[in-house]
Amino acid sequence: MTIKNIRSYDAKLVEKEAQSYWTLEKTFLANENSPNEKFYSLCMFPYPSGNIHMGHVRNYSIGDAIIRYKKMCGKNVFQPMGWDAFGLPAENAAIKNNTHPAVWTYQNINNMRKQLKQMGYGYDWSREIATCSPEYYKWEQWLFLKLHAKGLAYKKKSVVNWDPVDQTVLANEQVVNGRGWRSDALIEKKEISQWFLKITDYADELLTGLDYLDEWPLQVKTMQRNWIGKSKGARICFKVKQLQHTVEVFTSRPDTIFGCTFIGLAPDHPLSRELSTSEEEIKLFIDKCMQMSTAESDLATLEKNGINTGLTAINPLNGEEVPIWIANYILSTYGAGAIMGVPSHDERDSEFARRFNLDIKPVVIPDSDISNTNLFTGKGTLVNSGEFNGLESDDAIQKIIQKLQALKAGVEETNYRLRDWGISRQRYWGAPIPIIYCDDCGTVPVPEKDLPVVLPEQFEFTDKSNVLKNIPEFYHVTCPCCGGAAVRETDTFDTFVESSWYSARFACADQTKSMLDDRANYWAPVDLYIGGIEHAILHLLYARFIHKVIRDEGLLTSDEPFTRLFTQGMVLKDGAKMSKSKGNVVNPQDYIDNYGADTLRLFMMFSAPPEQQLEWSDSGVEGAHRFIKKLWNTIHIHVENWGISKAHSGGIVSAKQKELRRKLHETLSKVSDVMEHKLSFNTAIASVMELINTFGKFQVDSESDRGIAQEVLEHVVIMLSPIVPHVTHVLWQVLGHERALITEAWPKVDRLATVPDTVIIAVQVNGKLRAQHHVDLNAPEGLIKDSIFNLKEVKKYIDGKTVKRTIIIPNKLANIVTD
Ligand code: ANZ
Ligand code: ZN
Repeated sequence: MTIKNIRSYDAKLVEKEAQSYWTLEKTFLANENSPNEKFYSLCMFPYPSGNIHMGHVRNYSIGDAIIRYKKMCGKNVFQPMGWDAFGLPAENAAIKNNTHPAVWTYQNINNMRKQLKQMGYGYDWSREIATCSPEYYKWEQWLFLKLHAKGLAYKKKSVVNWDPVDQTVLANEQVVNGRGWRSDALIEKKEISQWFLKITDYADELLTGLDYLDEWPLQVKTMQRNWIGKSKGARICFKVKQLQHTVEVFTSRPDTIFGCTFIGLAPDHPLSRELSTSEEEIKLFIDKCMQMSTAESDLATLEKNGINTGLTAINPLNGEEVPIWIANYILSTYGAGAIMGVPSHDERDSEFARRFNLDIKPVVIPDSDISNTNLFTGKGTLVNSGEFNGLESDDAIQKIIQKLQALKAGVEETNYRLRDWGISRQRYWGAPIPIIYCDDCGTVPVPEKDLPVVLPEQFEFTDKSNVLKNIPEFYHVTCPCCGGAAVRETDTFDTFVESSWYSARFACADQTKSMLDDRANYWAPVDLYIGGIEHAILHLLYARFIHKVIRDEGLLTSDEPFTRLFTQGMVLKDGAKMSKSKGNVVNPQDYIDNYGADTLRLFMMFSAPPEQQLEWSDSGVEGAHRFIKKLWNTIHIHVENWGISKAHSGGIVSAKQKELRRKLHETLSKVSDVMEHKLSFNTAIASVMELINTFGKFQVDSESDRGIAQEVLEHVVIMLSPIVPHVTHVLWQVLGHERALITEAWPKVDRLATVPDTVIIAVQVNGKLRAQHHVDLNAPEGLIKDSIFNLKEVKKYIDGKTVKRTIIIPNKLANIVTD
């Protein structure tokens, strides 16, 4: 007995059968030699934390639905899967469970792979990647050496956010309200030497490239634009009256220079530091500032504080003398690390000036009358600005820069908010940075032939801070230059480095001779990338940057890694994000075991539009399960009653048949559109459900009715197959097919079936017949009116008259009554 003959729906048996078919037939193995157009679909790969969670299920169910649809449309599809396997949680878990990060990680990978297979996702498992494997990170180290040779990877001392609990450096975004995002510890400032990648060299390309990403959400592009933060303006020199110094400031609003009433220095500006050596009060102030977090988001909301240096600066355009302050809201790392304070037109300066009673002098007035002239931050017309009075801001900016240039007191300058990417992490569980330090030769890159620098895994893992220094076999080496004693870099790469190039590596995961090969160029760029909005900035920006870097190494020909981006919404429980600490986690495994993968997939796809949040609901899961059982029964009953019929494939149909076929093909048209463009799977499923309801009312009375019924059921099975691939795989056999469903072509809409019937109505004006007119059967009144008023036979009689009313007798007659 085969599964298809088992009368009651048994998810376990059905899913096993379908999955073994796909595995046996190698259905989802990628192939570069297909004549068909390629389609590379990628979901953001998971961190192997132990078990798949509902967010994964949602993300991967969307991706899988699309590749199955595309495959049936004849596309040559590729959908890989792998593991973002390095990172801090493995170390924390290892300490907690008294194991080793590597052991913990590989166990989790094995478990999660099993779970993903149970979900029936169509991955090419032959190209699986784990970023913690030396075969993978070898090429990351290789790329780093290339960048190092080009000066795009460099080491510098910098002030960092130091998390004293996790003992690591955090990026600004990982500091939330002055605390570590994972540890919740108060973040300290610390100066250490770290490796950086020069993403700023690509700032302009990263910015202009966004203009061509038509299939990315606008919101994500805006976030990236703001993050890159291109700002045009000028660098202006102010002479310090009491010293030989000048202070340079950067401003995006040179047109407000006559409104400058103070100069502000960053606490760690060289002049501030110089003054602090002789003035105790200034030193205390600077020390206090340095203890605060460097997160820029915090600076914006920070309570303004400052200290007067007692020095004065001279405005190069009007010779005015203004006080020089040190202020806590000025970043040393942006622009010139100093500002010209314009309290009349800049919000932060205004707050500062009000606190310290500094002058406020308006120099730009709004063009449209806005009564509140207190703080006007827009552009307008210049006043109180000498020879520039009356100019519009934009014009004034040009003229003022010209004047400053002529005086040798300023130049045009563009700044970016984007900073170089700090990639050093003082952690064990990461890819080693391939650098050696020799007392004689200095910083020496590991020779290419010695790659990979393998992360040691055979030792007892206990310490919480970086342990690599304590592993002599790793740490102590001979210098590749002089052969003397030397030591290795013990920092490891930020895990964002691994995830910045994995999409290309999937194409050639087994390549041992190079980072990438021709297969990467065949598959890149990813046609559809699906993942969470939380990666809108960093991951996507780094991936775009590294793609361009690899392109410039000659290994990729495309400019961007991801053609279309889709961001799915979160899965919530009782309105909140699922999390261990809240104790509201729903475990997918329970639902796979109790209901099967198809039920879980259907629930996920049906319960909300995919880009919106989805509220977990057990009754929703039950509903999805009932629907699958109903589908199973409907098809079995059809076959039991009527045997296997040949599906209707054209020819004359009766009125009732026509009505059902119209519904069918309208549904198919809608579902195809969803799969191709909108991705609003919930609406597609809803319309298939409606179709099944309509079908339920269809009475099979004849041979030809059977054919129509068969046609409808076959289409229902196909349309649902991307979403519930297992049960439809078996039901396709129940409907009498030898070929596997996934190998069938996605059906075409029968356009003739969707054309509505038409009728001829008589069109009268004041009771006299004036025209015969074709309209759709049961057309709505509004549509009929619109079309009859435009008939030239009618126009003749109503032009210049007032239409008092129009009487419509459906499908028969329209009478226009005029005065
Ligand atoms: C005078 C001025 C007048 C400014 C005005 C703005 C409005 P964006 O657009 O983000 O580039 N600024 C410059 N360097 C700074 C630093 N290191 N730390 C903090 N603030 C700094 O911002 C440029 C503006 O931010 C600059 O233009 C400067 O204030 C401030 F009506 O100069 B402006
Ligand atoms: Zn040496």
